[in-house]
Amino acid sequence: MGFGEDAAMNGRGSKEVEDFMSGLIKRNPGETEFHQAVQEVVESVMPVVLDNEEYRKAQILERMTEPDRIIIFRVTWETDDGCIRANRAWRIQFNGAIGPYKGGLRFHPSVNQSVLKFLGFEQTFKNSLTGLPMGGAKGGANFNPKGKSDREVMRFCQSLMTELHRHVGEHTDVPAGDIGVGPREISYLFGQYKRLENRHTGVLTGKGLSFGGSHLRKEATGYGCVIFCQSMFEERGDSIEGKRISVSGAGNVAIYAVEKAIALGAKVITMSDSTGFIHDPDGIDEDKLTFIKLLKERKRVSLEGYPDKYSGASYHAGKRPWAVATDIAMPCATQNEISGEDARELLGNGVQAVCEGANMPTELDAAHAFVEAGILYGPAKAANAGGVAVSGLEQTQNAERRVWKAERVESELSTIMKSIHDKCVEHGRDGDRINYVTGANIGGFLKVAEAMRSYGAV
Ligand code: NDP
Ligand code: 2IT
Repeated sequence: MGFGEDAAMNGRGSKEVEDFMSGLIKRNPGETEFHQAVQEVVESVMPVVLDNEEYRKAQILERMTEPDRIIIFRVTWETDDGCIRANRAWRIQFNGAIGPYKGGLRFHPSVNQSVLKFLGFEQTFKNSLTGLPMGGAKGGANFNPKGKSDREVMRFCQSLMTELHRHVGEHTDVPAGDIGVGPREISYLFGQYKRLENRHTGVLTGKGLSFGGSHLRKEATGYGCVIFCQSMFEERGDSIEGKRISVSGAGNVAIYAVEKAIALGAKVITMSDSTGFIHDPDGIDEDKLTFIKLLKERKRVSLEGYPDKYSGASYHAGKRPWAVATDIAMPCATQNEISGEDARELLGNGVQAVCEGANMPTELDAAHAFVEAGILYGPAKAANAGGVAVSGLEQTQNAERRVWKAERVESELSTIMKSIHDKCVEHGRDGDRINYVTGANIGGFLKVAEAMRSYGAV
């Protein structure tokens, strides 16, 4: 489907959205993921911009869709058997209006400039929604950590930081993890930064607890996503307790989303990875999740072996979990993992809510279908903001040179997720429904727009 052809675009400002998008596509040829992320935001905020002459005169939207800067560099490293390899890495400092740049690093063979621009753009709105002073950024490399030894990953991380260290800093830009970048990679990156700068400072988040990390950072994105989902149900006098949840992914976000969902009494019936998905109609309980953590966090192998241990379950190679009937879909793997066809299948099976742990997991026509159907649809920039929110709290702890107790971090995470939910309700109310997409986009946009307008021409 081309931009401008969609039914959901027939609202006020649809002509302006179309004109804006055709300019953006011309300026950023071939960057389809970036186009998609911008389209979704511009559809929501165009009416606000049309109502505000100052924003129009200041070209706020045009400036907000242009990164502050993009740093691209080669990362050269050595394999265990002495061969030299080179990868391409980026740091995209997208928008620094409301605070130092903040956002993750992704290591995956699919990483390119379009993917990182969409992620950096989304991050700007997400970080604004948290209420913390953080600008938006993203980075990463087209490096595949799969099948590499720990020492190869270490050499790659050290080489990457040898260039990146001059562009980041606790008051400038603070990276963290994302796909393929977890505690192991953050530790190697931080060790190299310290060696180069001779300063122990909060330049990365997601650090180990022994060297400046925060309690609950590992759990924060998944926990926060489930708290957001619970808030959507509570808003209409319901709860996730007893509901079936289909989760995709089996990485950091998915594992801790499942952990929180179990704690709140929901029944998680699927998880997936890049090889396929598991369906467990009895529900994944705490013991089964411990086994999944062993497979994915320690052994780094596929979920394929799960039904050998739990005979009621099945494994489906090469498939996504969306054809299984469920009450709540929680995509926690990667972008564009729910197509229009998947959305129709989910809706046909009576799905009541979709809550996004991954960034932009839903294709544009699928997102429109969820909004039109009037189900609870929590978009990524609101629903998965818990991770970066606790990263912000890690920065505060580093600046104070203190470590907060886990209970304090968990309570602040819960407060932040509920306040993001309330912002979505405030800006997304549409008759007796709440359009969380509009709410999140406008809620995130206003603070950044106001800061940019205040600075004048910068
Ligand atoms: P991980 O690397 O820990 O896990 C990613 C999971 O998704 C793995 O199970 C992986 O499968 C699967 N996956 C990755 N790429 C694909 C693909 N192309 N097709 C199918 N499956 C895939 O990453 P995270 O859990 O950290 O990130 C997951 C999502 O959440 C991403 O969209 C990320 O941007 C987003 N996010 C992450 C945050 C964080 O704090 N980490 C915060 C907010 C959002 P396999 O195991 O086989 O590799
Ligand atoms: O997409 C995201 O919000 C993240 N990968 C987390 C970013 C962060 O700085 O903690």
